[in-house]
Amino acid sequence: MEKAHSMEKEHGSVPLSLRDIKLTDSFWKNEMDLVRREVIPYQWEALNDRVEGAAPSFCMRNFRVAGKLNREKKEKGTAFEEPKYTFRGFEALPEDPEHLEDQFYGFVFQDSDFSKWVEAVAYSLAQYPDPELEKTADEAIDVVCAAQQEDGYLDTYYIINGRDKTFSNLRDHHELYCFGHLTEGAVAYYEATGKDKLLKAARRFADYIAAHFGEEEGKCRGYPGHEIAEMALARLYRATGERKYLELSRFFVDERGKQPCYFDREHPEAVKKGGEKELRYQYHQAHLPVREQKEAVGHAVRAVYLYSGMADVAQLTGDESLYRACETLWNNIVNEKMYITGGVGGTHVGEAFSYSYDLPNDTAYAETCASIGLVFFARRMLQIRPDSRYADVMERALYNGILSGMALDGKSFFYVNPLEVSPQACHKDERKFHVKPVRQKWFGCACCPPNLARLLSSIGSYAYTENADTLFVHLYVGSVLTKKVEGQDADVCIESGFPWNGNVKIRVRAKGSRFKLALRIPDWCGSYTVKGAETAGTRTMDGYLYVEKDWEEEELIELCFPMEVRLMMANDNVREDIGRVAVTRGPVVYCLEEADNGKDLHLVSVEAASEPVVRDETVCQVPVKTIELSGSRQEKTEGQGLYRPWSAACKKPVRLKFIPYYMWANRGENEMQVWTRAE
Ligand code: FUB
Ligand code: ZN
Repeated sequence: MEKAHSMEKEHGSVPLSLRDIKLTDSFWKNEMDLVRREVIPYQWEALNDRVEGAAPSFCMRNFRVAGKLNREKKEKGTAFEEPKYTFRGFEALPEDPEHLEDQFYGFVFQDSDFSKWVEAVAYSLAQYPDPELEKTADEAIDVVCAAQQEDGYLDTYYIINGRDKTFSNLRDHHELYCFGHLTEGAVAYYEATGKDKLLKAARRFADYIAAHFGEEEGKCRGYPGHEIAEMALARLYRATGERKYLELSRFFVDERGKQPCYFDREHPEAVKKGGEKELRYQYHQAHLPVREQKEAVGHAVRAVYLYSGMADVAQLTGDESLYRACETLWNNIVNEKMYITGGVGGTHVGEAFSYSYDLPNDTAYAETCASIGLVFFARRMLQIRPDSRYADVMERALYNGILSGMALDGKSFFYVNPLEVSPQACHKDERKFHVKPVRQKWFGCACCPPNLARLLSSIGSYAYTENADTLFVHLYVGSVLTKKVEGQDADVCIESGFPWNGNVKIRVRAKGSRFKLALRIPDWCGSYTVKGAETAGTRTMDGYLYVEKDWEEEELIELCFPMEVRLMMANDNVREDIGRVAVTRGPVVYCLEEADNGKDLHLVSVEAASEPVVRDETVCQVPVKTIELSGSRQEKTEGQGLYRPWSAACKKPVRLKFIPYYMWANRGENEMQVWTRAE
């Protein structure tokens, strides 16, 4: 284990262990508490199909069937009582519930729901021990492990439907995706609890996969249709020091995109010519070898998971050309394909990246998982090279396009995160059916809520990374950190007013030790002040202020990043946003909602030069800073036809109230827009 870490530190930094971070931040602690109190227990019910009116998951049930648990127990009369599957309208609902037994139900990747759940549980347990929850997780792990086959294989879809088809459809059938999530969950659970049952299961599955795939003679040269195994294998290598996992990750990364395309071998019926072929490969980022890819394309979650895996391999092997490929793809995303909210995926067709600057607001896909994947990618890029550009994007996605994925009470979720909504369009216009005007309790394809849970409950590992001589503060998240410096404990206590004010206090108790604090200077503040670092060596590099000194008994560094209201414009190539502004303050993007500003938001304009008024208010009992700006509302002319000769519009002055984007749709179904016409 040590070996993997020390090698990695030569090439950058690593996240702090969650066990060394005590989160005190009022903002993020609240989100984590919501995950712990609401999302994790709710999700457990969902995994067991016990949520009234919600699409069944079939997840734990599939594991029980695969492990033949019920069959054995039935003989002893102690069978688990299966819920009554009465929900209609779910594509995988069995025709005849009588024949539920011994069949697989749900999406092919349903196993991953458990893995994401257990990963979130692990992060939560690392910070908030909870024996009851740990017992539930241990029992769930027993069920999952009972399904593992003699040879290490562990994917319920093929265990139930026939092992002869194992790895026969890598393109569509998510076995390696489920393996990836299983491994992420297993490592997290081991790191949090020290229990290795699931980790051993993941390793056995990894060994099975490693024996099957690779460039050696006789092995299969396939790779995942939905990426994640790449970063999971890197994590397994980090946890175990077993080199073959890193080798397998590198193989999956490098094999993708080679011609002839592996997926064509699997699916000869799909082999066609021309652009269609190109598009088919792009969906899976398999159109070119990854080092030659210059543009982020295809399914957005798959893409950012791949890039995260590439960054892992680049860091762990010191591979410069792979890092440069990551940088090119990163720049393409953030300069041409990312919403101001940190959302990615401009089109619902293929849940994909669209062409450059195509960022429609009302048909956006911007899947919560895709922004989460962007954060994974950003953190890995930061680990290789601490450049605040990556952390700025991480912060943007976290406070906006990711948080919007969950209701303020933690009880409902968005899959798609649009930047403009007219509810009637969502109900009547097929092109917008993917856009929901209110959050949903659950989804048959439940990828986003558990992904949110695992990210939010591990926020500390995105805020801080370290190497031998530096502690990097990428996000200002109030926490108490314990860092070992030359064998001695050093405490770093961070108090932060983010996202509502930019005041940060950092107390360092590390007498007698020397290390650097690298403090990110956010891109949204023009200037900042720092106090308390007078006796230190300071310098700024790549958007970080480095403070280096022999630390005294207790020292205080105070930073102030002024949070001005800023009206932002999009690049001129973004057709949808021309003549419009988005209101921002610090890391938070704001929006207009009908609840505060009335219907027909398309008729309002904001006066760009008006003096903003920032107010402390509550939205659904949650404290928040709202912003008021002057503007105007075009008056509707009664009795007008569909078209009329031009005349100057009648406008009346209005005060416009903006709330943080992530809070929208918490007061029922109503209109919302981020980009507002400016005058
Ligand atoms: O395919 C698994 C997950 O389902 C993807 O990551 C999401 O985009 C959704 O399609
Ligand atoms: Zn998702």
